[in-house]
Amino acid sequence: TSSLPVVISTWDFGIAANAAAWEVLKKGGRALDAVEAGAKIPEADLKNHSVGRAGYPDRDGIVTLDACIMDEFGNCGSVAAMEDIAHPISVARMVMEKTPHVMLAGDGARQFAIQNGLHKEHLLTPESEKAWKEWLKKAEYKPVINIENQQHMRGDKYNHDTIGMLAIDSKGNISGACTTSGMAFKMHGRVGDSPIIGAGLYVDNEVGGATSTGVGEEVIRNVGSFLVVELMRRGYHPEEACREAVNRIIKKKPQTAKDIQVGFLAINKKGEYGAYAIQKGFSFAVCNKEKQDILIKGKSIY
Ligand code: SD4
Repeated sequence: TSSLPVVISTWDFGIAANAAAWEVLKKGGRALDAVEAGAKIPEADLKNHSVGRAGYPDRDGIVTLDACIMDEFGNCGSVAAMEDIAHPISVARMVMEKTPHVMLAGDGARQFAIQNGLHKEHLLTPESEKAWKEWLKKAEYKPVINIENQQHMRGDKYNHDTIGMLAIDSKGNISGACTTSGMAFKMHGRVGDSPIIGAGLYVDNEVGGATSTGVGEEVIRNVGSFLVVELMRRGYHPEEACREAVNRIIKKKPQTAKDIQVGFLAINKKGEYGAYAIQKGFSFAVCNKEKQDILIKGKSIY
């Protein structure tokens, strides 16, 4: 259990994201503001090739971003396959707060972002372009489905994934955010779990919140984050709930699951948290009053 407020995030880069979220939480700010501020850190990080600005492109060389956000009232907003805008999490929040809709996709999302004052930017960095051209030499689509996981397992420079963040503020309210450039070298137009409420992220202020990282197709198929929250509602500890959701993925597609990574991260209303992944190598960051840079190794099935 963690004292409140608290913020938790996926992967090692969650530490820096949590630090930005903590600036909001420590002043008694709202969890929603905290997760937006936090998610913007990896989105802006040029060394991070799986979230925001420097994200790897799709197989056509186009960077398309996915993100969603959800607050303590069950309000939510999302953008999918959006181009040219570096902070999809902020656009997702604007969809939530300024439109009657939950989700905007593609060009409509970009137009909406520009109308609301965000700048159009070229998101493909020279490093990302180089990696894409390298990939083009073989341009094998099939193995690419697992590319982040395989590279993650090797622990090389591609060791970055989606950021999912969950925060509880000093009033006890929960919000979450999830943002990514998706699987590297995906098909153009491919949308993963990260912008899909219930798949990449879910928050129920009575129960807790959950988020996911890894191969989004398997998370969507199992409505992963919603499942984790529902299991917590039935009394599962966050770690048990994440483990059960991972097991469902394995049970449904055992052959697929053995070669891919999916990880879930969850927190309940009391501030108890936990995570579980299919494969080794998943990590998450925790930040509260006592300590701002805790990094925990996620448990895994394999
Ligand atoms: C997706 N879940 O688009 C994201 C990407 C990710 O490790 O987390 N990759 O499927």
